[in-house]
Amino acid sequence: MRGSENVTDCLFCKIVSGEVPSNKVLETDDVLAFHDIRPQAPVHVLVIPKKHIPSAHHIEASDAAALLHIHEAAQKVAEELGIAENGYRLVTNIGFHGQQTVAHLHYHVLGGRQLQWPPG
Ligand code: IU
Repeated sequence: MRGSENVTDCLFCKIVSGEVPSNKVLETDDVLAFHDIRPQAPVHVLVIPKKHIPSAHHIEASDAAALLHIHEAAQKVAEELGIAENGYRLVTNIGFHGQQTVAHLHYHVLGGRQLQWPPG
């Protein structure tokens, strides 16, 4: 599995450090949520751990607390942006076939319209 690029080259690590700007929705000690630059739905927010984890395939037991915080953040984002009531999608892409383009774990929070299933 690819994806363990040097952390210094990681775009989302640069967003975490503030080197690259982002449109933040929420920030805690270990989680950041920001608007996706190419939204695929009326609400499209990315929730990421501040720690560099290449993908969901690389999650370890020691990441358990961060994962809970990611889910708590996703819930808060959905509530604050008004998509919780009608439902939304929380999805993470993994690797090449999964169409993961940024090798830093991120969960897409998508909502605000009727989403389709199955994905392509
Ligand atoms: P993916 O699951 O790895 O494909 O998702 C990466 C997302 O990161 C994708 O939706 C991009 O639009 C988004 N993104 C971003 O928000 N800001 C950026 O500078 C870049 C990508 I590059």
